[in-house]
Amino acid sequence: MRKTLFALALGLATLTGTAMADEPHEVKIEFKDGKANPTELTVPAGKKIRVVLTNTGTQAAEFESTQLRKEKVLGPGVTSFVILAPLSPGEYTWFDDFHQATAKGKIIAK
Ligand SMILES: [Cu+2]
Repeated sequence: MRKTLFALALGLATLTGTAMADEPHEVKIEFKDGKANPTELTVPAGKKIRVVLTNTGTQAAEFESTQLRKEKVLGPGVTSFVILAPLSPGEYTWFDDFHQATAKGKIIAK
C-alpha cells in the first residue's frame, strides 16, 4: 500500500513537471485612464505568451492588436489576460482602443 502511494506521488510529480514546462511565458500590462505601462515588452519568440491585462483606472480600457488579432475590453478595476500563440521574431504593436492617442505600445519577440 505504502509503495503504491509512493509510486502515485512520483507519477503526479512527473505530470506536474510536464505541465510546468508547457506553461506560457507571462508578461503584464497595466492600463490607467489613457496610460499604459510598460509600453514595450520583450518576450521569447516561439513560445506561448500570456499577457495579463489590468485596468487600474476609472475609465474602460481595451487592449487591441491588429497584428496579433487580439481584443480585450477591461472595465475599471478588471484584470484579465490574452494568450498569444508562439510568435515569430519581430515587433507587434498594440493600443488601447479607448485611448488610441496616448496608450499604445509594442511586444518584441526575440
Ligand atoms: Cu476594439
